[in-house]
Amino acid sequence: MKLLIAIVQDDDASRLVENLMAEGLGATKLATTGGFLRSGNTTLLIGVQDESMQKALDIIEKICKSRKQIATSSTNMLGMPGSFIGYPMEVVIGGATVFIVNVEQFIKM
Ligand code: 2BA
Repeated sequence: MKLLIAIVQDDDASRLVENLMAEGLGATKLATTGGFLRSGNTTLLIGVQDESMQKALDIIEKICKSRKQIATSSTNMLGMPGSFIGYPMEVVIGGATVFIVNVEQFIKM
């Protein structure tokens, strides 16, 4: 069994859960925050049998679209504390960042 930890954009999360459920795959949705943009994203925990892993990855790939977003970065123009200046930069946020973890045991009580 595998645990897929999929970090996706909020806009794709509900449709992704619906599609996973429709294929009989279980998922838990967590509200998370990206470390770089410091804005909300969604992390899904998806436990799958090994033979269903590719099906889950295909659904994630089909639903999750990469998008461009303008982020504000800051640089220290004068090299002194307190002299940071914000400037806009474009970042491409991936469709999904997926970690695939081997599950040692799966127990429901
Ligand atoms: P964030 O950390 O908010 O990053 C959002 C997007 O900003 C990233 O998209 C990437 O395009 C850009 N970015 C991140 N760090 C950057 C940097 N130091 N300089 C310039 N641009 C940078 P993705 O790579 O698709 O990541 C989307 C989200 O997936 C991330 O949101 C984070 O929540 C998660 N993630 C990505 N890599 C991860 C990792 N190695 N471990 C844990 N979470 C990760």
